[in-house]
Amino acid sequence: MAPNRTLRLILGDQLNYKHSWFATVDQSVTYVLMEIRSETDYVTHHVQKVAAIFAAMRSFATWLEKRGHRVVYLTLDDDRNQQSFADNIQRLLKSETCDRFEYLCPDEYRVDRHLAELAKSLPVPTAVVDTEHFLTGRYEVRDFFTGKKQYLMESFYREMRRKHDILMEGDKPVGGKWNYDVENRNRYDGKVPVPTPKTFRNDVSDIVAMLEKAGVSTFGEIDLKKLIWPVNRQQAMAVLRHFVEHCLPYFGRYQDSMTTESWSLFHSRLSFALNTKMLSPLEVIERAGQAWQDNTQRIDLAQIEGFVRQILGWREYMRGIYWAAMPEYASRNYFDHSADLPEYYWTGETNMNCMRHAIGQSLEYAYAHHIQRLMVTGNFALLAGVDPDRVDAWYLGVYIDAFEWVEITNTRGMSQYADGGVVGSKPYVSSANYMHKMSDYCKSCYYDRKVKHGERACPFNSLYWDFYDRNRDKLGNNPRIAQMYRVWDKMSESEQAAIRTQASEYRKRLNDL
Ligand code: FAD
Ligand code: DLZ
Ligand code: SF4
Repeated sequence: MAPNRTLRLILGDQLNYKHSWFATVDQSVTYVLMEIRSETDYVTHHVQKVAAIFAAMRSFATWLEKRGHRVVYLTLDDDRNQQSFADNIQRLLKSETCDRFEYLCPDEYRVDRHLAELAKSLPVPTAVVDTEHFLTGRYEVRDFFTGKKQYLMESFYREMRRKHDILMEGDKPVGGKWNYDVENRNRYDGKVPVPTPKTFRNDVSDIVAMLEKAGVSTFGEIDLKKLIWPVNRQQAMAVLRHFVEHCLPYFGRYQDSMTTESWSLFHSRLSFALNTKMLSPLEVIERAGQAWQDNTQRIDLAQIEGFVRQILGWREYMRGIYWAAMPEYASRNYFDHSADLPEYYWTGETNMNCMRHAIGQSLEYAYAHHIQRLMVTGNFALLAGVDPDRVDAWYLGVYIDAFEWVEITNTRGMSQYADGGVVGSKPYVSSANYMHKMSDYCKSCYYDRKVKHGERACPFNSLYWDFYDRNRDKLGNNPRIAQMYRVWDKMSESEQAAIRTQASEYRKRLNDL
């Protein structure tokens, strides 16, 4: 008699407590989660990222077991663990006497290919099932833009608002405007106290000891008994409640600010819970939307719209770009950049205060908020001409929320413009002017933000002008940058020469800045 049993794989970022798979308990189904070297080793991860993923996977497996599901959980040091999805699945199909294999649709191209190949090679029927997480299908962005000249987040976002009836009054946006971005550009002035971030004291000492014993290479800091990130549904919900109560009223207003006084300001810090699917984007949007409706005095439209745009707009859009453009997206290098990533990305030891702060907190918390990623570390890597492969590897390793579908589109696309303008219509570069406008970094910096060349000249200044100058053939016709070229062209030849010399000198000794 055939055993009639199914093996179902759940990946480390597929911890969807609300998935229909788990609604009924079926003893003919075995769920498997596995901690494996192929996943710990494809890039060097921040130790908090690996610890949080493993802790979240373990909590999820325990939750499944408590509900009566049959679960196999392979820890990294389990003797039976073959350390790859394919090898473990092949073995488990036999040991669990299963005659069917099912898996949830992976979000990463590499894993998707790996599992598709595996499924093809197995002697049993297989099925791939939706993760029931995203608001759009894998290819919805691609299909939406088919036949159109350019990808444009804003038009996709408006379509999402209509389709999901979010912040709409009939077919019009609530308040009459689609986008309140211009109201999201305030410097943090200290007037509103920053809420203390909601953190946890998860003990991950066993996990980290296991990683060390196994020789898994990681970097970054960790407090073994106090991992601050949510590792189960209950904790994830607590972060969501905290955000809605304390941060949402100021979210949009200070979204683009940076300050040495806080590492997360009014940001939600929900990306890890979202990307591992412990929370769904729709429930996050609904919770925030409900809070806004309940108290429009306290939470104005610009705040809620700014937040919804990130999740309903940017997050879904980036995923769509990923599936439209992979795998060739991963090798794009529009500017042919080839420099090494400076050493201080791994240590934070630099005289540039903005970089020291953004990198320092990334190493301490495995987190930096969007504008730090884009306008400090990303901006600098682009101005310095760093190879996008190295930039990607750093971002994919360092952040708690880094999974390739959302990391590479943000890094290679939005931040490095290595895709030549698929995600963004111009490179996100800036000199010290922007940094000073949006942060308190410059006032206590070794470098002088007002100086372009000479002693203690802020490196961002000369590198910024030099970037435009040396990439004129690629950017000169972009109408969004025309004004900057006019400013450059008005500078005297001697000023231009001094800037070029300064930039070239800084690029030669990038590691010493
Ligand atoms: P909030 O500011 O509170 O925003 C709310 C939510 O909106 C986030 O949790 C996230 O789910 C979503 N969101 C906001 N901006 C974006 C965006 N640009 N793309 C996709 N979703 C967005 N985000 C990741 O989740 N993983 C990454 O690996 C990642 N790498 C990045 C690399 C670079 C160079 C840049 C510029 C951005 C990157 N982002 C990434 C986007 C963004 O910086 C993070 O989503 C955000 O900082 C997470 O913190 P938060 O939850 O406090 O976000
Ligand atoms: C990032 C990560 C790590 C470090 N470890 C595991 C693991 O051991 N097992 C697992 O199933 N998933 C892990 N992940 C997540 C995957 O590498 C991968 O990034 C996502 O599944 C792709 O969407
Ligand atoms: Fe950064 Fe330059 Fe400002 Fe220093 S002066 S914090 S290096 S932008």
